[in-house]
Amino acid sequence: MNKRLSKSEFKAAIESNIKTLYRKTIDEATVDQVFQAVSYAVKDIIIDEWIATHDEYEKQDVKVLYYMSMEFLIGRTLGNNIINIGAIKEVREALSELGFDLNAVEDKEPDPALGNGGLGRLAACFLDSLATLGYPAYGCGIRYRYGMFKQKIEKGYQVEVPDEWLKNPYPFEMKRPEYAYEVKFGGNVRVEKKDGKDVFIHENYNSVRAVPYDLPILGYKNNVVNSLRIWDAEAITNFSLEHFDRGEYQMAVEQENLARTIVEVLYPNDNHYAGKELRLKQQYFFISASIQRAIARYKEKHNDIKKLHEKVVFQMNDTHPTVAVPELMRILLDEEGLNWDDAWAVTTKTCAYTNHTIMSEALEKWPIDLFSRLLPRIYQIVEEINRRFVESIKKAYPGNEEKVADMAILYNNQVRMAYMAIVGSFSVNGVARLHTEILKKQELKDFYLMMPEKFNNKTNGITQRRFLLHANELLADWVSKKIGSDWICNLSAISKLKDYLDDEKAAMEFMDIKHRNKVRLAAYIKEHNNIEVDPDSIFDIQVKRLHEYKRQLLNILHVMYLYNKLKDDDGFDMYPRTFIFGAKAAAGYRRAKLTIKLINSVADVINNDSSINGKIKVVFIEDYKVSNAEIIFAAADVSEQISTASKEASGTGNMKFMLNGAITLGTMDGANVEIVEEVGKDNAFIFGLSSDEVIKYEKDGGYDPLEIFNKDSEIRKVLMQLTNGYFSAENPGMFKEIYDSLLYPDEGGRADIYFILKDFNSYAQAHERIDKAYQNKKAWARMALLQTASCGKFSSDRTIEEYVRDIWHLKKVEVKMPKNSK
Ligand code: CGF
Repeated sequence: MNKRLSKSEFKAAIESNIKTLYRKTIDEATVDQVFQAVSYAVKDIIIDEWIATHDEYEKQDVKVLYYMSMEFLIGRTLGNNIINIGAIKEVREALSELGFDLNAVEDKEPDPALGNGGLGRLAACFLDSLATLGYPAYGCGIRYRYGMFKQKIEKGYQVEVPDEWLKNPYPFEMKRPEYAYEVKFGGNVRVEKKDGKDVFIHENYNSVRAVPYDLPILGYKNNVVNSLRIWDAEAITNFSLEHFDRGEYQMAVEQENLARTIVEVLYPNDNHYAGKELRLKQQYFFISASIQRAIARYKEKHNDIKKLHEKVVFQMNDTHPTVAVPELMRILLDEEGLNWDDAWAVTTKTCAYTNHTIMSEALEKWPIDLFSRLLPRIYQIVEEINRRFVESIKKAYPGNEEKVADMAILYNNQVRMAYMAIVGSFSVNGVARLHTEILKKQELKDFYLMMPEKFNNKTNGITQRRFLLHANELLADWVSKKIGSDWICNLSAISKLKDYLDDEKAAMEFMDIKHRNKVRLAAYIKEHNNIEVDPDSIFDIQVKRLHEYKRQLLNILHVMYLYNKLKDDDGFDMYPRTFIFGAKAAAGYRRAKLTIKLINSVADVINNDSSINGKIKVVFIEDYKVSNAEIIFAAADVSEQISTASKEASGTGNMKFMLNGAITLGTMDGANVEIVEEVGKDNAFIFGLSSDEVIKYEKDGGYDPLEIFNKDSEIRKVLMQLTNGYFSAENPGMFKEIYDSLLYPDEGGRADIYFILKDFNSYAQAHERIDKAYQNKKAWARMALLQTASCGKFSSDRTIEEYVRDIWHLKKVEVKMPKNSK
């Protein structure tokens, strides 16, 4: 362990940084300035470890993982970094003696939101685990100038506000101009013969300079510091009179524009691709730069490029980075001079692909004319990959043209990126057992049958260091007091809490912590929403991206149903419940945005109806993001994981809730299946169609929501309230679109495609079971404690160990710090 700074050394470092950065004394400094000063004090310690880690990697000539991802939703890092260098006590006390509160200082950090949701947060958890376990890895991504938009709610509607996370200098990043690379777009490819061989010359292109910025990724108290490398774009051509004179002014302007636009903004779509040219530019931009750098680094020590896979592995996080396959081929063929077979052998031993979704609208397919115009040389390579692959399909299935149509990479004027990834990788994995099974049996069945050895499952995980140790200090301390602190780096040790399941005192302490966290969330809600919520009510929470398949609509329709029962049925009573939502909708996703409006409209009516005695409250938390997520998970009693079975590949929010002692109300979908397996089905509230049933209805038909509407008066009443202005007096027709989607066939000929009405009653019954269960305080406490005690499997440390064992084959590295370092 690095020699730590004492409290007084931290104080001195903070004061001195305030002086050098701002020419001020600490008494004159603002909290923002103190945030910068503390960050630099912490960075100063990190730097030594960062250098030592990379020296060790060099010395041991380690194999390195490059985790390629368009998104890294790292969230704020100061708090985590302080924990990971083991200095939380010293920093907190130093700040307090200087008159500042650490939490307030942490709040000044912009939340680097370089991702949309699950996929980007998973990448961030993976980096945390890789460093903590001591595996050499780089995260490779994009330094978006604007990350995920900030969400404002105005009159119940979502309004998107740009997220200027780089408005002030970000203290933890480091520019590395020495590793800049040129990335080329457009133009044409000329073929020349040289020594009897074809040489491909790319000309008339536009290009940008990709310049990396490194962010330190700290392991937990182990001196390991890996890097998240995010690429910025700069113009290569500088304006000069010379260019102007030669008529290249236009070219110079174009390159300036290209550089500016390419990294401007993260596309705010989760599980849906927009098909925009700029998005493809972003993809090729960061992939080309990352691979160029990886190869240059490899060549510093090695001269046989054919052995690249022994020292390098590229993991492609979804289809977004899969242009890595032809880009690696390009470099091997055109720059390293390998022949096709050798280049292909290297590529298919170096690349691996993770699939995160079966939603067809999320699997990227690029129009060939766009792709070939933007990346002419890459396209030639894709054509050849496709030609050879089609040959092998024909060999495996002689005369079967349907198979060719189903599997070809180039088909119907499109480049099917997922198929290219599968063909070019040695490993294809899904992210939860059920998801991988669906891939093998349905979505990618043809590929599985042809290359079964590539397919494997890696159930997702989350880092307990952020989502318990940092997010829920009270519970983290309590757990460590009970069972020791092994769980921090070995979450399976948390099962020792099971010894306390029948210890009433322990269970009550556990619930007391939950209560205090509910009080903290209630205060947040009061401050941000000006709504009073009762911490003694059941906190029933659904926070995640807004998507129809995640069925926030089912949740709010059920709230309307309960409200109707309270109003109409004298015999009905319920335990007070606070329904909490948090969700961003993609800016162009109309139905999702309308659902947000519906939730807020229902909230307005219910929260202001004194006749129901506060039995129901509905809260929509604005701008759900990593930092407020931490407060939310810690305070949940019930975790809503209610996607239509088969649609949620894994989910990771479900695991964060579980870790913090919330009980799952969910369908048998994604990782819920494995959660239920861990806690036992009596300790979860499960409802709804199974994935097999959903898939069967989708294939064979046989579901008509109108039948349910006609038969069930309570459901009918709820649906009518969508069109009669009950919750939208100002515009009664406002929610008609939602009503129609539930009852009338869409362009695909199906109504209620997410089976909301079909699952409604079973969902309502699961809620009744919760209502009853919560009233037995002892039994509930036991069940809640059991969630935390059973979540060992869901650590991203476990997931990473599986990736390492089956796919990456990395070696653990120990980093020792010299005695006299800081
Ligand atoms: O990836 C997701 C998430 N929405 O980002 N997908 N994508 N694309 C899945 O839908 C989640 O189920 C999954 O947990 C996450 C990470 O694998």
